[in-house]
Amino acid sequence: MTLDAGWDEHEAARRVADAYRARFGAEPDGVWSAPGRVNLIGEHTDYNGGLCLPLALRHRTYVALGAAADGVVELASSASPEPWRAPRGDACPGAVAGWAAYPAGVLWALGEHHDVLPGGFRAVFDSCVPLGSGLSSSAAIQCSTAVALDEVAALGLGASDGGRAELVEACVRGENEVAGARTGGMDQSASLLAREGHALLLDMRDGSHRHVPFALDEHGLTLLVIDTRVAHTHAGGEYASRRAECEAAAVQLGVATLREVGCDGLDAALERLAGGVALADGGSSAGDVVRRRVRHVVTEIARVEAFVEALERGDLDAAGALMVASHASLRDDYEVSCRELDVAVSAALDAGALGARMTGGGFGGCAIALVRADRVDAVAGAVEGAYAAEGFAPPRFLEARPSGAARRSEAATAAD
Ligand code: GAF
Repeated sequence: MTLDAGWDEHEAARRVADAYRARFGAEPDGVWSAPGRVNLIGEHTDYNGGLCLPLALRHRTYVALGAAADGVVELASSASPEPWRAPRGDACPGAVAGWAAYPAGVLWALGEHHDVLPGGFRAVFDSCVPLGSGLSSSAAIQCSTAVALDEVAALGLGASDGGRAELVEACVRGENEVAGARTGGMDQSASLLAREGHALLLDMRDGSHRHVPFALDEHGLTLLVIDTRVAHTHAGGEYASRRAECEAAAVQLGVATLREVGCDGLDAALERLAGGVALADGGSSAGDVVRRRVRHVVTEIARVEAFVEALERGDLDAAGALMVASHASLRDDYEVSCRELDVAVSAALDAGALGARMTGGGFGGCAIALVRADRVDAVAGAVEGAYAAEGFAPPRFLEARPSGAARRSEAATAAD
């Protein structure tokens, strides 16, 4: 089976530059791209001040962008028939709906602290990050915009880790306040900070990160991504309610975030949550429910630490077992899995995967499976078979190869 491993970067850059020229009749100032991500482990920990371990995909979103003097922002995407065109001042909370809220949100948030293109800009986007599949297509749009604006406006943030942290912050603010999705920052961090051949260990309490070598080839392994094709969204609903439960639990326990609880304090914390919690919106969450949420978060943070240790001593079987435990915790305690994800994970494990779990926010989206390279066809076939038996639409398979962060992408020339 040939797995979808993303587009050739130079070819994709050429195509999106051509699309810009065709639409605007002018040369773009450049082409930039930013990756989608999978998270190896550490799910729903980012907004709890926890640890997570994403890696950037070769699947990227490309943007051809050019400054414009007329005070107008015009955004077009190959994925949408509807361009967004508005005065620059309309790129702000409450004024933009749909996909354009992501790039417009970056402009707004960056503009809060920096002098970013007072005139306006034009942009055309193209992407091979599957949309709405839990692989951070939204973060990829945002982060490609962030590095493009950074360079065109000569802010110089993309050149250092500290500057990139500022770009992450702007993207998160844009997503939270303009797109209206209160996500936790893992996705933008992965897209802006990842390194080729490495996973990215993020500590969301102190904002630090570390690159952890993830040499799949050395171990003869493939990281298979199984797209359930069940669309998901984070702009409200279940994602927001999980976050609200965690925040209410932290308030009740008198800690800044659930990170402070730690495995040693877990039993005592669960005891104190037996009566349930009052939620900020006036509702409540029963003791049994909130205790399971907290147990997931605290044990998941510990699993990230154990996973990194397993990787560093080359014990991929132990890493696989931690993925399986993570999935069980997300399914049973955090309740963010769905039947399609569970079937994909079970079928992959039955067919010999070392580990498998849902990745990302859940409620659909993708699962990942750590598979010996010579077992990829067997595992993918087993998942297809299980989906057919359940009457699900066929899944889609991608390969996750640890790739690099958002950057300028040179277009292929006729000579290439
Ligand atoms: C989504 C969110 F955007 C992230 O911030 C993170 O919370 C993740 O779900 C769950 O780990 O991708």
